Amino acid sequence: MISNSKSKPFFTLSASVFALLGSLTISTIAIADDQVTLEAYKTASNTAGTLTKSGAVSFSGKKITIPTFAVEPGKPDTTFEVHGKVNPTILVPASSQLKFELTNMDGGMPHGLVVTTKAPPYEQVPHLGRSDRDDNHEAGLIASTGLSGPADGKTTVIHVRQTKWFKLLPGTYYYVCPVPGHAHKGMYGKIIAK
Ligand SMILES: [Cu+2]
Repeated sequence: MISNSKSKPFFTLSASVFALLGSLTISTIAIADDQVTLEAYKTASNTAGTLTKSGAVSFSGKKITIPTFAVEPGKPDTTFEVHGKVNPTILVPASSQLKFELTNMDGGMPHGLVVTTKAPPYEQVPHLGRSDRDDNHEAGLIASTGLSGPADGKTTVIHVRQTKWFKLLPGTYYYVCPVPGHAHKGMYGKIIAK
């Protein structure tokens, strides 16, 4: 049910790997348009999509980029923000091409974003599925930004991590932070494809 072509195996985050994170330099994707100014990105995120009466953020079009913050300043800890809303439900047309862009605004804490069929509740180390078999539609994991290192607060240029382009068939999906404990605390939201 999911178009998930030629993805690399998802980096499964275990507790022991998490322990190593402090010593890792998490590289950003080395293409030019991944570096944008913070102000430009804030504008992009806060105006992305259309707010619906129910509080969901609706997107339209054939190719949809969803700019997402991890812990936008002034918002609660351990949350995502899209359109200035905390963990909003995201509405997208089925079969549009989709891509999440994640920037981590949280000082001192890595975050990531995984698109998955796996529904909450999530455990401390969340099981978000695997993508090691492209033909395994039960695997659950659709796309991932990988981990985004903490904001350093010293620069106005930020690094944006992206998923690849992907498509969803009609249904309900979730965007979830894979860092242990975060989804358990509520760092996730719903995606509805129609
Ligand atoms: Cu997180």
